[in-house]
Amino acid sequence: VSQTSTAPNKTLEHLPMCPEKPPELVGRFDTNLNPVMLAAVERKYPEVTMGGHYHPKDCRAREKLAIIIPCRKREQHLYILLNNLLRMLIRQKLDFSIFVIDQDLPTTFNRGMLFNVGFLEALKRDNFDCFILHDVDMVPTNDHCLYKCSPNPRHFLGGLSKWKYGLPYSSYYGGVVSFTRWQYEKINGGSNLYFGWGGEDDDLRSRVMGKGYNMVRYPKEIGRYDTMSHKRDSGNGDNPVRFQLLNKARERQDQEGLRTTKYKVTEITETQLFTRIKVFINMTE
Ligand code: BGN
Repeated sequence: VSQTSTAPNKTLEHLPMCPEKPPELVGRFDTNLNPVMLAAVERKYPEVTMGGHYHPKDCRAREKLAIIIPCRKREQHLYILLNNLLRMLIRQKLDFSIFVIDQDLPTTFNRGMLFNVGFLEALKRDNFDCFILHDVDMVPTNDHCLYKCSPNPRHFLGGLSKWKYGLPYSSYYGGVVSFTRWQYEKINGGSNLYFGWGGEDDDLRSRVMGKGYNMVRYPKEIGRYDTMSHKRDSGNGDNPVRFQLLNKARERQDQEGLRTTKYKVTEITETQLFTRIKVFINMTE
């Protein structure tokens, strides 16, 4: 495992702090959801270096950001996301690293647990301040949607293309969320118990509220996302026990979550645009 240095980069010390809203930002931009080859995306972003790291060269970024993308058999969506997302992150003058957390087949998808794994594995590699937990198929369309942390955990989506740029219900918490290291530890991360589709995002919101945070979200125009349409993945059927789990979310919060996440890393690969961590999750533990 290659370790990224946590020592401050000497050559950056004399640089001014990056602006919170760089003048280069353009607001709304067009997305390209067409299939793309990874090699083409790599060529497009030569400034991103092995393992998926980038930092601005003309200013000091305000925080060290880890973007955690759970992924299970969605390679094409991952490349489309990167093709669109990286340009925006570079424009926002962020110091970021991209981690793809890939769940070994054939176990049922566990999005909450993969977030916990991403958080723990990222911290083994660098001293990240901010974590953005990101669905593989959600593409931002407005660069004023700043990929940074704030005093409260943030839900980024104000609207999604498949819901006519609205949300399905006002407490929806899926898609893209940010946590500082401290915030994610305080809520004890996501629940590890949701295998299959549905509910884990509602549980995450319940944990956020359970620790006294406010619901913070970008406005509709800024948190405007496009999504790739797809059929429900095999191995990610509706979780039949999600209602029962969600009913007890608050009571479980301190017993189960980040601090009880058990997994086995089976493979680590570094490509230019991301570090991929493959994990085996034992469904019966
Ligand atoms: C909700 C799901 C969310 C999902 C949204 C949008 C549940 C829990 C039921 C108590 N929640 O219904 O997980 O993100 O739809 O598709 O299923």
